[in-house]
Amino acid sequence: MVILQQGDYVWLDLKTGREFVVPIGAVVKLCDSGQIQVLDDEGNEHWISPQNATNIKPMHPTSIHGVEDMIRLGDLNEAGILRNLLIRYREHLIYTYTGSILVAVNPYQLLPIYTADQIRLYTNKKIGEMPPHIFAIADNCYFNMQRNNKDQCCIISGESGAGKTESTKLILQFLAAISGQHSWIEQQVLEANPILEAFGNAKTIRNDNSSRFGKYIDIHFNKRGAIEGAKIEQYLLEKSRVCRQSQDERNYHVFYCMLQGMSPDQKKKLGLTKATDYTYLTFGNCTVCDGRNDQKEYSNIRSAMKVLMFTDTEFWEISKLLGAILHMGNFRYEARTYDNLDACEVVRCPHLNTAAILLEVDMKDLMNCLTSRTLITRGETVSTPLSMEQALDVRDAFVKGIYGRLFVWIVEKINAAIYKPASSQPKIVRRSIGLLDIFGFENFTVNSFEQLCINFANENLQQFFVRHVFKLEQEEYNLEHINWQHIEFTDNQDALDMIAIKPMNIISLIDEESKFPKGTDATMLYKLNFQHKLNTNYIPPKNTYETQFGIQHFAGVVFYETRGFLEKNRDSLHGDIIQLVHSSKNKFIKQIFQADVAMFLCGYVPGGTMGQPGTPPLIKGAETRKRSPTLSSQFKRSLELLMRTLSVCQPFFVRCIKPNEFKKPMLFDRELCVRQLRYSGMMETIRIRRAGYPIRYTFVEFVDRYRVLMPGVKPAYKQVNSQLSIKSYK
Ligand code: AOV
Ligand code: MG
Repeated sequence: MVILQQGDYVWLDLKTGREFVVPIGAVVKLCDSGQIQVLDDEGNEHWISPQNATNIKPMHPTSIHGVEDMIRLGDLNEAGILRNLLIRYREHLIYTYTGSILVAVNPYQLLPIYTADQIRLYTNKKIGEMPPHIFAIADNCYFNMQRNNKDQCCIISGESGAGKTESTKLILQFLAAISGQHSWIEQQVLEANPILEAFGNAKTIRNDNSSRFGKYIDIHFNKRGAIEGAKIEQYLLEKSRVCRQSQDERNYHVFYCMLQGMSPDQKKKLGLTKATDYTYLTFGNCTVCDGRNDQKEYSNIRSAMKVLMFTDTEFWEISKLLGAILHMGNFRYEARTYDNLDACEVVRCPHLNTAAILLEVDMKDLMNCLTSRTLITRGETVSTPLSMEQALDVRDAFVKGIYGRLFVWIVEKINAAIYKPASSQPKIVRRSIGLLDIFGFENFTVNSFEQLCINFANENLQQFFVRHVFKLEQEEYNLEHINWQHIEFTDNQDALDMIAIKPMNIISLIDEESKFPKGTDATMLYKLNFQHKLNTNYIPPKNTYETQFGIQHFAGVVFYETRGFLEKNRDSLHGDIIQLVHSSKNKFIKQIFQADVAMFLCGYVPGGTMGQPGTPPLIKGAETRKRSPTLSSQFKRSLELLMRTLSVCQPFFVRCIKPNEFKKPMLFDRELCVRQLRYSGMMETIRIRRAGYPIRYTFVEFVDRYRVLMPGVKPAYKQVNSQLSIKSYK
């Protein structure tokens, strides 16, 4: 056994047997007659008797005070990584490298490390020249783009609340600062964020400013390296939030901001009062969010919209729709029986009136299309009443339809201001840096279709990381016959195959069932079980009464409640609603529904459905008509495109870690962190980055770059008769 002395650092293995508990660092306080007293990193004292001496091991010197780059850690194990992050975190050093990968631990407090001075300090530096920082990643991205004349991307991952969106904003801020013109376009690119967050972020139990959509911002630079535009791609906004929120969660920020920030006069015009008066804003019993000032945010949103060229009229039109949504949420229904059929009526009240005025539709038409449905059978048009439950679903679907299309319109409007298509300036070389900030991995008590999509996106990103960091790298070493000891890693490809790649995958089964007239959530679950029950990544329901299935994701098991899956995936609006919009005098709502109206008039079945399960087809011969794509198929396609875009860029990775579940500063939950480090593959990443070769040149590039060091060596293009173009270096 090693002889220990007072003041020595050791690893103490408490042998709890718990999954995410690893040895903790400790310092020896006393060595007394064979017994040793140690004080661990969390301030707890332990006496270690000689029989338990194997529980302690000496600590490598690099672990005592920590290292900036984890590939230098002597204790290459989870305990070593964890302690390194912990002791740095306590000193407000939230950033740590693993080679060129940045690990960022959310500080949950404003640190004075993002000033203009800091930006200057990090400009034009190599990674490692300065302490680890998100700015260093941004600077490298920029430098690489210019030197290698290659598009770059930053992939920011981590679970909900880990700090992805904040990191994205910091990178953007840095790029705007160093590209250096303080131009109008730069300001526009920066101001897109407050608008997107107002309409697409909300308070959840995991994060007070949780992104409920994914985004990829591609920032375009001209030849001199100045920002000349950007393009924002958005992914799958969580629409269900507009109508329902879980306990302690809120609807989208913009609603609360509007009610706090609008002038009394404007509110009166929209017939609006205060947040607590609206059903759609109060499902979570939470209308305020600590640390957010909705009133101030409102004026920020307004000014950002001005910068992005939203006219006052457009702004007002948006407000009208938001107002209409809130009024619709307050509709009351009364049940009726009609020819022995369950039916209902919307109770006449000021909300109904105002909603009709704001939507500029006839109030009776509005009432009718929310309580009945037109069916065409054998050439005859029949109006069938909806039950109360169906009517509420139709109303909610309409509201979600409005909000979802509004969001898409807003992103398009922003792009219209900031995006200058490259083709308009064919001769001008342009390079770009893409920043990917999606919704983080989620696992709530109850998870639904939205969580499946969110976690599916995260599986994709993880696979991108795995491919890039482990697979491609090792393949390349093998190809080049480099003496290389294979490094094992956890590959999530199997899970991804089961979710979306292999035949009969989960997404395709859900999709198929969504298009099947008689498909229900139960028949869908049955098919999923039938197909996947033997897959190790699938967890079937325990009995036939259970309505949930589980998936073993890279970041843990998540159970999905299947009730409502098909409806969410179909994302359908029935024809009467589209017709109502078509009849509206409100040009704006017609505009955002333009594509739907056009498709409807051409005979598409909206949302890929043919009515409620068990009901006859909506329109005669509907089976033969084309359907608009389902949500999951659209999402899958846009993810595929995204992955293709990323694969042609040089990627940088930022791994955000959430230190505690309480959104609190200076609180480091070791188990929570180990879990994140483990599933993100940090351990293996350190191993491969330590053993690997970070710098790669082709022979031509190498000669070009270093021939000046050896007088007499000719430029590569003269030696190698190749068509390789010689790149210009900064
Ligand atoms: P996320 O984007 O990863 O979650 P955010 O970037 O919204 O997480 O971060 C959550 C909160 O953590 C922020 O609102 C800040 O209060 C705090 N925070 C994060 N990074 C920093 C930082 N560098 N400095 C100070 N505070 C920070 V989600 O969108 O929910 O997946 O879906
Ligand atoms: Mg976010």
